[in-house]
Amino acid sequence: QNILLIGAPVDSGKDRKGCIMGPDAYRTARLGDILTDLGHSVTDLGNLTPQDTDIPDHNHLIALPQTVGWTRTLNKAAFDAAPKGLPIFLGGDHSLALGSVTGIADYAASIGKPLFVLWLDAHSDFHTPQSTASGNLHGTPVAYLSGQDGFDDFPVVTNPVPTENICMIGLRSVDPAEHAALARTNVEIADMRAIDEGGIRAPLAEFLAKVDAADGLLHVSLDVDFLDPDIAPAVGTTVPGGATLREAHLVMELLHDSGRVTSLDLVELNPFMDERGKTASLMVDLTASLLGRRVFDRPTRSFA
Ligand code: DIR
Ligand code: MN
Ligand code: MN
Ligand code: MN
Repeated sequence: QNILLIGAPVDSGKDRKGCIMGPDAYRTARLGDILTDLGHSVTDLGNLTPQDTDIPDHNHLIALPQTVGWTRTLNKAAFDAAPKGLPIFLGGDHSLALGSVTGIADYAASIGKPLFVLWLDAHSDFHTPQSTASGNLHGTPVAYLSGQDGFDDFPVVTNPVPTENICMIGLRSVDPAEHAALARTNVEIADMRAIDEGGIRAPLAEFLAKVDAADGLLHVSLDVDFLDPDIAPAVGTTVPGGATLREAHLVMELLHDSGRVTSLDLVELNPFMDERGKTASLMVDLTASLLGRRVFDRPTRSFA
């Protein structure tokens, strides 16, 4: 498979700085070599820079002009990269998905296929610029990419992803305004309670069957805080009780088996908070599982 590494050192989506170092942390953790060793053809396109905008600063929204500039840059980069292979957006905070997913959606529309989005995150990121209490725009991409109102300073979303094509797994921190807005949509949600009760496989398998039936493209957006902070401490918004190492690898292995994943975001890594590269290496290992690394091929007969 052709894999395109696209550095997106977006650090404007929230107050706490450090995600600017994310792309180089993934490179230092040898993401490119590891994917090459799995048999892929890997091209590192280097780091993008945000377009300039003439949008003024906003009194409540943090770094609005910068994030709009990044959205324009990433929308185009995603649209251009998608026909060439599987783009991996090396974040950068989650506001990068404002551009990556909408660009992929434009590409999907251009070839007449539906786009599905898997959101692996502790948070639902379903705020609008009006509803966000923190002013952190990394909490808004799912509302934007699904075509919700209120993003007047941002590029018009020409191909919104239908909410029934979106699945969120790992949720454990949803603000009241997001909860109310999500309740009016068909977004599929497996929060941590659902995972505790029924396991992480079932909701994912159900979603993947839907993608398959529709012959869709699948974009995966992996937020570091999907993972439990004990195994992934290098993120500004840790929430206890996240996915375990085994749950996370199982998700990645099932995604690989599906053969459906066409683009990926790796977001919210803050290397400044990492413990000797532990979180960066874990994100690289998960990406390897998503792209074919396995311990053994499954036996044709399994243990009963
Ligand atoms: C919170 C935190 N919902 C906010 N959001 C995110 O600031 O809007 N943290 N995405 O990662
Ligand atoms: Mn305001
Ligand atoms: Mn997020
Ligand atoms: Mn999050």
